[in-house]
Amino acid sequence: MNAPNLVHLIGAPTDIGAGDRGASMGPEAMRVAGIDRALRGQGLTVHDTGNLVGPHNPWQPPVAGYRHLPEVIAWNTAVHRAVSEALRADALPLLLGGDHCLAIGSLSAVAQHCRAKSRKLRVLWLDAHADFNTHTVTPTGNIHGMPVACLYGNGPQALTALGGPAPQLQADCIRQIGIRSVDAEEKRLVHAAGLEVFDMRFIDEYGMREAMNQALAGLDADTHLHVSFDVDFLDPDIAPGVGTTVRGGPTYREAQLCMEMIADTGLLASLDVVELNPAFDVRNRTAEVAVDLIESLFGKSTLMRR
Ligand code: HAR
Ligand code: MN
Ligand code: MN
Ligand code: MN
Repeated sequence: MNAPNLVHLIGAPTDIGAGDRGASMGPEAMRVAGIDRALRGQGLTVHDTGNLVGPHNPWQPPVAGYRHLPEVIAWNTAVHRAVSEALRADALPLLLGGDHCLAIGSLSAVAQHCRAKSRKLRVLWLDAHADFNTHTVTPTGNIHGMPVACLYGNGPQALTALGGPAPQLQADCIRQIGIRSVDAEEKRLVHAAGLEVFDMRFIDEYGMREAMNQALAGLDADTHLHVSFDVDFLDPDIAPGVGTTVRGGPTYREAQLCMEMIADTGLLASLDVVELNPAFDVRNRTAEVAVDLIESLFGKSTLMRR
């Protein structure tokens, strides 16, 4: 099964799950940085479906461990629907977030699609954070710190069952890459669930090449490859435009290699680009870096020898 040639851009302009305002401006910043032109340059047909609509951010404190749960449910329901529609149209859904809570909607749609088509699913979670908090252990109540837990069935039913009965993901389908900020209780949960994590220590010791070789091991022609790209994965030196910078992330070259090795599989079938926050950016530089990396993710290569 080849990767689709048609891309649906799906804007989700919200910061409903984040601890800072501003990720709601992410979709437009990606458009201004030329995401459409970059994808066309890689031979893809691009359909910009525009922006989804959802509730505004009421900026409230947590209630029973969750901030803005009703609004998060509304946004994820809209994302779930749009991503499902793209997959039904044999397009590759490219979710332009928005904060990372939206991965609950996109990945629940992807997982549902894979179950229906009996396809294997591999998820690459590129992030500084594990996003595996629950309402009992979260230090903030921000749901962008919880999407992986929700997809594994640990969260409010309205979110865990978005794509059918929970869990949406099987424990062995995710690979987390670039992780360097995990809360103490969250770390215990990650270990207990047995998530496969290639943290920055691993990348320091073995290199991005080995991390990606291992993260991509075991794929076959029938695997649906989903990339959830939290822009805070990148080192803040190259990507200041996120709400939660964590120093010591992948360099530009390491990130390029990561993207290029994913492209080489030819299996990329859905993508989230989340947490881009233009309010923290400098002259849209982070959006431009993200577009540059996405070009590589879709096959642009600077290799002289092929
Ligand atoms: N772990 C922290 C929390 O739960 C910070 C989570 C930040 N998450 C993102 N997405 N920015 O990865 O609040
Ligand atoms: Mn994240
Ligand atoms: Mn993050
Ligand atoms: Mn490139």
